[in-house]
Amino acid sequence: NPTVANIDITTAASDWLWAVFAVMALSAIVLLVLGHATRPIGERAFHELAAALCFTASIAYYSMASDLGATAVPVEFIRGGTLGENWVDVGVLRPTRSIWYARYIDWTITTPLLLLELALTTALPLSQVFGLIFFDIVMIITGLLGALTPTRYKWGFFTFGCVAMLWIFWVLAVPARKSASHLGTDFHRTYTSSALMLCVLWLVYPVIWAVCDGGNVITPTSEMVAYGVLDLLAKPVFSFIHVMQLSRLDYARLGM
Ligand code: RET
Repeated sequence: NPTVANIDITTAASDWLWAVFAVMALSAIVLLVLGHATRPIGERAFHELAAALCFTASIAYYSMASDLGATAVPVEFIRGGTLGENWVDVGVLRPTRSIWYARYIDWTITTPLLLLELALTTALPLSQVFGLIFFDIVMIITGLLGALTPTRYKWGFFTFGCVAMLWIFWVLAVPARKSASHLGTDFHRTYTSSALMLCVLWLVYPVIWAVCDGGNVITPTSEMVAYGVLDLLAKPVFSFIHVMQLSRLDYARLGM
């Protein structure tokens, strides 16, 4: 039935996903070249972290653009849709939602790299860096478990994920910022603006989750657009701004 098929991923969304794939792949290459051209070998870590996470994302988008990396999960809350003239309960015909687990695999790799990209500019003690990475993985995996859960227990997983995210924000806002301030005002200023940008962008992810994999309120196609824009901002745009700001700083103070 064509009307029912409309609520799933469309050709238009696949074009969009290929476009995001291309931007991610190109960004990875440009970041690598930029690192090699502007920094000696011991000072390329930030370019390389950024390139690695853009490259990882490009594989996730390759997967999603090819309509791979999703699984159908039964939904409790069901969207209505029109079938001919009549408003029908789409769930009667197709009581599942495509859960794009490929993006959670991407995020499991890329969000720790993004946090490292930030935390390594602050001389934060290693124990707290481990804490950041640990709670980041908790956040993403609970999001995946929640997305794969058909019942309202999914919101329990979601809550664990949100608590983990708040912990991350606290470490970034308090101990990491304090640590960066010991490196001087230029490091402190660069860190604070990048950390703020990261927190604002990350805050939008659980909101989208709640209306996609969580509440099944918007279609997988809208989900692709929303997460796509956000991923472009949170990965390449964030990383380019970050390495450009870092280029003015003296890495010797980081002991790198
Ligand atoms: C989930 C659901 C569970 C609760 C929370 C989430 C947050 C996810 C975030 C993802 C960030 C992804 C990035 C990707 C690439 O650029 C897993 C959606 C809090 C913050 C930055």
